[in-house]
Amino acid sequence: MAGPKKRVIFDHDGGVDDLLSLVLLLTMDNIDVVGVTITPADCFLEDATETTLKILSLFQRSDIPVAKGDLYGVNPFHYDWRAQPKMLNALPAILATPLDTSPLVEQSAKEFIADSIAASAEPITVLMTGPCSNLVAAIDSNKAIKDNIEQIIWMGGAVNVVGNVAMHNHDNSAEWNVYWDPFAAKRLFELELTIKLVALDATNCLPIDKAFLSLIAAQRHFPLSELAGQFWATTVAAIPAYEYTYHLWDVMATSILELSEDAVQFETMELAVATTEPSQGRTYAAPGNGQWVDVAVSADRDKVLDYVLQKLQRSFLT
Ligand code: AGV
Ligand code: CA
Repeated sequence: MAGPKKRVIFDHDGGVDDLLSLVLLLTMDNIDVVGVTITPADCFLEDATETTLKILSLFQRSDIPVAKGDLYGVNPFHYDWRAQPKMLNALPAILATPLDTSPLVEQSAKEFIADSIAASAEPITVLMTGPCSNLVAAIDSNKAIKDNIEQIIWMGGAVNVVGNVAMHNHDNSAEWNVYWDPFAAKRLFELELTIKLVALDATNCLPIDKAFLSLIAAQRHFPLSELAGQFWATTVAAIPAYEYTYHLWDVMATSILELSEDAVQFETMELAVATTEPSQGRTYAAPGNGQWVDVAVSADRDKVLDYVLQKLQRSFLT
């Protein structure tokens, strides 16, 4: 028998797979999406807001509140990555969907998160697929909400693998979501919450390559597969180096809400976050001197792939 629905706040940062994570989240029958908040990190805020609102419209879920973030990290994303959602908004399925701004709330993302967690009768799960600045600011504004957070699922970090930040002042040891605001990440780990960190260690096994896209294309008669195939196709023109190759990052993190326990392997580790050059944003093992975090260290590629393909065998409305 189905239990009560899990209440989830989804904070994303407008990348291609953040928006596909929203699509995936809206297919989950056992999840109650309390609200969607946007971090202006791997996107421009207005573009990502538009895509978010239109995806909610396509699912006829404009009852879900949307709050825009107003915090900016110290290490901005490349502008050509931030512009990617412009392409999503130009795709026929999105372009032809009328913009319904009724979900937008007055509060900023951090205020919305703080108020919603404080007001919830049930503990809330926070899913984050961008930097963690909004959540950390929300908790810092009202410490009491900590007790009403069931768990945090965060796509972020690179623990025993190289990172994906390639910058002049960096040694390639960090993952971008942590690097954007390493101070918030350090703070998040110090709050002693239950954190599932979906790190590059696990997501590296699923690059968004031709083979992956072909599997989606083969089932394109399902509207969600058609949309996902087109969204991911916008990511392949990047320079073919590791740190430019898209992977199943945010979508894997979102899947954790539904996937069977044997699909992604977690290990409890004591971690710390570096905040100084050249390793800003590095998440490293710090035995005896860190915070306990559940890190996704590996994934069963076929199980995750089967799950994603099966979830995309759907139309927007069932
Ligand atoms: O580091 C992965 C995170 C995920 O949340 N993001 C993209 C995903 O939404 C940053 C990122 C790393 N490499 C990228 C990224 C790339 N080549 N293009 C765009 N974003
Ligand atoms: Ca993201």
